[in-house]
Amino acid sequence: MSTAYNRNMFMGKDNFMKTVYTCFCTDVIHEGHLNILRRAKELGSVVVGILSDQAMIRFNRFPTVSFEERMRIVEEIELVDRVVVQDSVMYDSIIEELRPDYVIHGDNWKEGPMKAIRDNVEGLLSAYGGQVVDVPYTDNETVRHIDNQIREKLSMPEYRRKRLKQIISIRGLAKAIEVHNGLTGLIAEKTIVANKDQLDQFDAMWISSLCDSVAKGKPDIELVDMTSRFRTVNDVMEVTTKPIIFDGDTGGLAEHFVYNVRSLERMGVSAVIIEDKIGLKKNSLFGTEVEQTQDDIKHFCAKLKAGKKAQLTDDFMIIARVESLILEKGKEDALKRARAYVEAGADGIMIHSRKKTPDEILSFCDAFRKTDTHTPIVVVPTSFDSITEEELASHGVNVVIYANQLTRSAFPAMEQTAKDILKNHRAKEADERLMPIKDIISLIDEL
Ligand code: SPV
Ligand code: MG
Repeated sequence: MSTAYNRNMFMGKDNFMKTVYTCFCTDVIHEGHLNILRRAKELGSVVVGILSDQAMIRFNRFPTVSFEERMRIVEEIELVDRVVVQDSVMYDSIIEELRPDYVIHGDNWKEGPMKAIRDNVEGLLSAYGGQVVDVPYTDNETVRHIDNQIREKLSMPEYRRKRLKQIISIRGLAKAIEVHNGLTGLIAEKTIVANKDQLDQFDAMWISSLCDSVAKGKPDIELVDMTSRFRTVNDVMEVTTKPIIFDGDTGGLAEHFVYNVRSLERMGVSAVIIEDKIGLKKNSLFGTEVEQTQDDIKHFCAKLKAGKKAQLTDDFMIIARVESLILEKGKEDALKRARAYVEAGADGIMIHSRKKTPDEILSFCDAFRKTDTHTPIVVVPTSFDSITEEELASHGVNVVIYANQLTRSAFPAMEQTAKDILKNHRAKEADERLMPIKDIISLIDEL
C-alpha cells in the first residue's frame, strides 16, 4: 500500500474525522468523479483507492495511462486527503485495512455485474456499522463524450496491437473467445459476469478460420480468402476494443505470408497463429480421419523467419502452432518442433490436441517449460473441455482460446427457431424464448 499524502485527517484537537473511501478505476477525472468527491468531503476525510493494473484489466477497460499517472491525477485533486492502492476489485483487504465509516460510489453499481461489488462492500461494512453511500450517476453529454474518447483510443491500432503482450505480462494468462462478426465481437467485448468473489470478462478475441468459414457456409480448408477474412477482422474492430488473435491457417506460401503479416499488423491485430501443415489444410479436429500433411521443420521455420523479418513493430506476435499431437506423431516430435520454431523466431507456441482428456497437452507443457520458461504457450481446450484456466495456467499456459463455442451455441438455437416457425405457422411459440428486440439493440452503441 502506498500513501501519497495525508491532508486534514483531524477535525479538531481530539476529534477524528470520519473516513470516507472511494475507489477509482478511470484514466480521466470528470464531473462524475468530482461529484462523488464533493459529497465525500461533506462526510469526512476522503481516501481514494486507485485500482491496480492487474485488477483493472480483469473487469474494467484496459488502462490507457500508467498506474503512476492515475495516482498522480487523483493526488492533485484538492478534495482528496489520501491516495492508496486497491489491489482487487473486491474490497475485502482495503476495508480491513482502512475500516472506513463510509464507502461512496456512483449509484450505477446498484445494477448489473457491479452489483456484486456493492454487495461485497455492504456486507463488509455492516460487520462494524459502516455505511454505503450511493451518489446519483452523472450521465451527461460531456461524460459520455469522455467515455467514447477512451473507447476510441483503445480501439486504435497502436493501442490495441500491443495489448495482448501487455495482458500476458501483467496477468500471466489471457482468455480469448471466438468471434466472427460485429455482433459476436460485441458479446466478447461486453460480457462481464460476477463469479463468487470476482468479476470476469474475456481478454481477447479469436478470429477462427473454422467459424469464419462456417459463418459463410464454407468448409474450413483455406477456401475463404484473406480479403474476406480481413473484412471479418475489420467488422469486429469497428465495434470493439479488445486485442485480436488471427487464425492464419498454414500461413500459405511464405511469399504471401509476409504481406499478410504487414496487413494484420497495420490493422492492429495482436497476433497471428500459423500451423505447421502443408497442402490442402483440413480442420485439426478431424485429426487423422482425413489426410493432412505436416510441414517439415526447416520449411516451416523459413516461413516463420520470413514473417518475423517482415514485421515492423515489437508489439505483434507470430505464434507457431504445432500439430504433432493432432497427427499422432507424439510428444517428442511436438517438443522438437516447438523448440525449433522458437529458435526460428516464433513469439509463442500453440499446442493442439483432440483428446478428451488434457493429459497429453499438460505433459507437453510441463516438458516444454523445463527448458523454456518464458515463451508463451497457447491452448485450445475444445475436446478436453473439463480443464479450468487455473489448472492450465499452473502448467505454464498463457493463452486459452475458446475457439468455436459461440458458433456452436448459436447454430442449434437458430435451427430450433426455424423449425418452430415452420411447425406452428407463426412465430409466437418461438418468440417466448427469444431475446426482446429492445435488449439486442441495447447491445449496440450509438455514437
Ligand atoms: C479454428 O478455430 O479454426 C482452429 C482451432 O483452428 S480448431 O478448430 O480446433 O482446429
Ligand atoms: Mg483454424
